[in-house]
Amino acid sequence: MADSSAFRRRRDIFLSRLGAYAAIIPAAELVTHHADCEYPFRQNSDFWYLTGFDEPSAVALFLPHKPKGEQYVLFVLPKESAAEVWTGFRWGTKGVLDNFNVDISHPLDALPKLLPHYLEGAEGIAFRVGKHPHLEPLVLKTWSEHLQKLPRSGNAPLSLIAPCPILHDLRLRKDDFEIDRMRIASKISAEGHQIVREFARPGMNEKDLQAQIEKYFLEKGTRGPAYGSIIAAGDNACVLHYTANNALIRDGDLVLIDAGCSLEDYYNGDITRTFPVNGKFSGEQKVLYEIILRAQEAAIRCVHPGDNAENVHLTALKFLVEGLVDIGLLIGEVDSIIEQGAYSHLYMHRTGHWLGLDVHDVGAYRLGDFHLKLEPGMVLTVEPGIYISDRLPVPKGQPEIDERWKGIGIRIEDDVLVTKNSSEVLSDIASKSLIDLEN
Ligand SMILES: [Mn+2]
Repeated sequence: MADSSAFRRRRDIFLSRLGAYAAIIPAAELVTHHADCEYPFRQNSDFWYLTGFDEPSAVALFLPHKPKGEQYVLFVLPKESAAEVWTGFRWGTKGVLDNFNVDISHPLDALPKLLPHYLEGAEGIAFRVGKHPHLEPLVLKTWSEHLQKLPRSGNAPLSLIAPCPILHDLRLRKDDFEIDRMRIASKISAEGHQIVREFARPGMNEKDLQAQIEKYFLEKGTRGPAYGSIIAAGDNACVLHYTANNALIRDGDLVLIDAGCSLEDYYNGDITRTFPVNGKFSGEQKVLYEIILRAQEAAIRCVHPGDNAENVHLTALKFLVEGLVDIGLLIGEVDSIIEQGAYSHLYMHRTGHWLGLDVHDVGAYRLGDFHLKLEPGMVLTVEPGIYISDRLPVPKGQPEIDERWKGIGIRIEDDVLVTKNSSEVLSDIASKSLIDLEN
């Protein structure tokens, strides 16, 4: 589970990049599901990245302006047997001191009294406004009081910055420890896809397949699905974020499954496969599948150091549009179709996103006018698709769609690591070739 040296290394880098800014990084809060039931706890990924501490409501301070041994302070819920009987074990102030390499720990309710002291001497404050409604008033009040005293004290934090550029820049580039974890998350996710495809039969319900793949994730000791699994038969696959997962799977349907697991330490897989439930593609299904597979393979070939995610997207898009022109679902020059967005009733999303502690992981895609260059250690998904239905109007100048194509939705998604010279598909255990999907 949590490798304390990995977390320590991150904290050291974070502290050095903060300069003389004091950072306030809050844990996630429990969220109400309904009445007095709560959702399972999900730690905030920034907080987790720095602390490896998996309890709600805690607050971490990173204080590079203080002497060594006082730079990492954690405020936590205190040990309290009455509360622990209901909600489970807490580490408490002594527990975190002994087990999480913190310099100083305090009970959470001491924060209002102690925050002024810890911010003293900092050049500024690194805190994300607008995201932590419980904590924000205290941070702003403390800051304001420091400014009030400035004429007499001679120093106070003068500015507020968002810590995200520093943190998200770090999280975007995975080190060897993280790459190992990403490999495992993708592998278990991919194995789940293999198992559920072999299990699937016409006449089953989408829920049956959801149960099967999520059962596998849990059996492997993960937290379960990293996001709401999408199990979409036939036309349901044209709903991009379909999560009802409660329809009959008919003979002749394609089944689109977009699912991945989340490891104990929150590293995620995110894989999509689409396959014929009866083991045989129809003519139309096969033609579309081949277009998407070619587009995906071409896009994956673009993943290497020095290229960028925009180019990965544009490559997939070019192959998709070319294929759709070839079969008459689009009309015109490929470049002008792309320029006009005249394909967007058939392909309406981007081709991928960063992947890590968040499924749609943090990190910039562009810096002003420049697309961020891919570097070794970055992980992204490559996930082109085509979705044919009546839900969106056909753009002007494009042909009406023949009925035989309607109700087909296909996406193929892999998790791809940028390596020193090229890339590695972390999810390649999950079959996607026509031969492997037909039987
Ligand atoms: Mn994805």
